[in-house]
Amino acid sequence: RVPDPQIFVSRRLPDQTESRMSELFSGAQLRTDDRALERDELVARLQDVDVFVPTVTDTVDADVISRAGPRLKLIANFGVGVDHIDLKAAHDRGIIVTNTPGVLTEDTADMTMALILSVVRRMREAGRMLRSGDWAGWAPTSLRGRRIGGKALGIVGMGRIGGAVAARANAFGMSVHYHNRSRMAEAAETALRATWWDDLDAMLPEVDILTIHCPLTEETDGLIDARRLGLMKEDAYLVNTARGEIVDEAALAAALKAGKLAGAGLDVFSDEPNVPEALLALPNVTLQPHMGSATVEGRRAMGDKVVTNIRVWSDGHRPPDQVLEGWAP
Ligand code: 8YV
Repeated sequence: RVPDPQIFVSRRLPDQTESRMSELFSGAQLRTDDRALERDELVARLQDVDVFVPTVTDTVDADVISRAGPRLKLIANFGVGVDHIDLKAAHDRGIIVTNTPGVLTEDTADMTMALILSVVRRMREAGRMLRSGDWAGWAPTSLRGRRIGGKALGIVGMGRIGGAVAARANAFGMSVHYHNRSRMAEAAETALRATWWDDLDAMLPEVDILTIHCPLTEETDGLIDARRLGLMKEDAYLVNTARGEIVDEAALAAALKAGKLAGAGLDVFSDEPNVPEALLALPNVTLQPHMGSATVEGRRAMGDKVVTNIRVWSDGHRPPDQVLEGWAP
């Protein structure tokens, strides 16, 4: 048991979460500004704490973990993806890592559908035309996108979020294909009318829209590279709400520019908040600033999960959302 843990929270969290933390834990150290901390600043703040609450903007690699103070025993991440945390380095030091699964599934799936609709129906291009004063009025041939219904959706990573996207795709009349390390249980696959592809390369030429929902790991870093983009249909679209590094952004921009792909919808980038110029310059790309889970409800529920994980751990029990190595969302 750690009755009154010292807790460092690296970013401003929703008001309700911060209030609950301060009520429950007198040792909660909350930020007053919301600037992402540099490595050395972070290490300095981790010298005398039991618990660290990072977000995706903190690099919690082996160096940071080895330089943290000896008291650090729990990293309670605000977010489901833990690719910014070196799990092995944490575990080797006996530090438990937790995350916030389940509560941002629906919001991220909604954002995925929004990106699909936006890019396939050319909403960004059209909105821009209207605002620039170039809209000359309705015309039978103008701004035709593609019909969503009847298209084949390819899902890379069929976890919670992939499944929620599949359910939405069913409602839109799309067929669902997925590539995952393991096949879903037959009942779940039947319910989602989903087809499993053991071989990603074999699935790619078959889909009209590809959407990414796997975690960023050594195996998935650069998974959608120039070669795999080249396997896709020329009139296909790519959507990414997972992690930028999974897609080779330069290869994607080149494929879009060369007309080897019809469009892309991206919510995540490999070097956030920097977005490659080559992508910014393209008309057939919808870009969003990493906001898949950005709802009032979702962020509040993520905060609740962080608080629960800390509370259960400080009471001497195993926290409900402990992340083990080999984790998948
Ligand atoms: C969060 C996310 O905004 O949970 C994740 O993995 O990418 C987003 O929902 C972010 O991670 C907060 O740390």
